[in-house]
Amino acid sequence: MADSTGEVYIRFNQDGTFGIISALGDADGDNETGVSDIIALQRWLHGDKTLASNMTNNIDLYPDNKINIYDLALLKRFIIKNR
Ligand SMILES: [Ca+2]
Ligand SMILES: [Ca+2]
Repeated sequence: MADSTGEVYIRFNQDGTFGIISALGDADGDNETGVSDIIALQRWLHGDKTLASNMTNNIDLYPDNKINIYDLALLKRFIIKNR
């Protein structure tokens, strides 16, 4: 569901590609960023869960087009700072 402002952000990658970010850090697709996204990303990194393809832009916080432990670490820091 889109948020009321409908704002999106565009992230430009080092390799020249770009991605649409609907909610920075949103891993589970509810357009909000919170602890549930840390859990969703951890589960995905353990192979327990699939992520919606459009979520990878949201959670590629260390922008290298890969989702890994670095993105999880930044997501945790991002959520703790914004609480
Ligand atoms: Ca979320
Ligand atoms: Ca990354």
